[in-house]
Amino acid sequence: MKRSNTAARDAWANEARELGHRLTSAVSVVVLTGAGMSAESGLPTFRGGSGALWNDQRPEDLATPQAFDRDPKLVSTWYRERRVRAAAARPNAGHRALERLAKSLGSFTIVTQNVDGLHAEAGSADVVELHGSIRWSRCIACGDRKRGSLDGPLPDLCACGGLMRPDVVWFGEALSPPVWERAEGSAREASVFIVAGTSAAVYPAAGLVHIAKHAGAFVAEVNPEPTEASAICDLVVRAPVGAFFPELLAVVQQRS
Ligand code: BV8
Repeated sequence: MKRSNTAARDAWANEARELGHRLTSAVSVVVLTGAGMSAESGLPTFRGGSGALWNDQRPEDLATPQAFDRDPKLVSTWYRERRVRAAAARPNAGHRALERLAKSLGSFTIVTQNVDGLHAEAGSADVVELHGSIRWSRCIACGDRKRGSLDGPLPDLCACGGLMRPDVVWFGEALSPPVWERAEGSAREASVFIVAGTSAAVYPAAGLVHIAKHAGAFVAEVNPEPTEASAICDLVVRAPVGAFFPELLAVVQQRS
């Protein structure tokens, strides 16, 4: 049964107070974000809502080296459409609140599964982009990297003649070791770990929640829906990030 807006907001107010209190006394805070972080910026998520399919294909089937080898033009077209939408999207109130929370707290790390660049665009420094960035492309032949194209024929070609692919981590590809080590290390050190806007279905990223929990962190989830991580969370906030994170920021700013 959907609570009325005011009743829901009152519930969030209690949860914002509890989590805000923990943040102000936390030694280190980590926030793991997923596609739901950018939903209020108009970017479709992977598995929910109308955006879950593209050309009747599942993202998991398109975001693979095999799909690109099979049909580089189709995969390049999907990434071009997403890159154009990401370029036109603006950070939402959730992105902006996280950027300001980082300024109010000591050690604050954003680890994102997203490739849209919106955390950085909101001014967050030092974001750990686990799965790379759709804003960049690299040559499969010589490795040359350049900004991903927003127009022109596809697939993009490198000056060396090689095919350009999006500079993201596809399913079946390993994450960059230094990027993963940074993310894993911050999860181990976190005294508060917030998991927001992710179904926690993709590994090894979703494993960070378990790593933080087992290392003793207080784990909070911000998501309107239950996820595969909900059961191990100490606090579950059934709210959209665009509504909850500004309330959390207000609590922290009152206390600091
Ligand atoms: C690898 C880049 C090994 C591309 C992406 C166990 C261990 C290791 C691997 C595996 C494992 N089990 C399975 C695997 C394989 C696989 C995997 O996890 N598969 C899943 C489907 C089961 N993992 C891999 O292949 C990884 N590589 O393991 O390599 C290896 C080792 C050595 C050598 C060779 C290989 C690589 C995974 C990376 C894939 N790339 N992205 C691109 O973007 O195109 S992942 C992709 O999914 C996106 O990054 C996306 O962010 C991510 C996760 O999805 P979510 O972000 O959670 O999005 P989703 O739609 O699912 O959920 C959105 C949520 O938001 C929902 O819960 C919704 O309720 C919520 N929401 C909506 N609105 C809001 C909201 N929340 C708050 N506020 C709102 N307003």
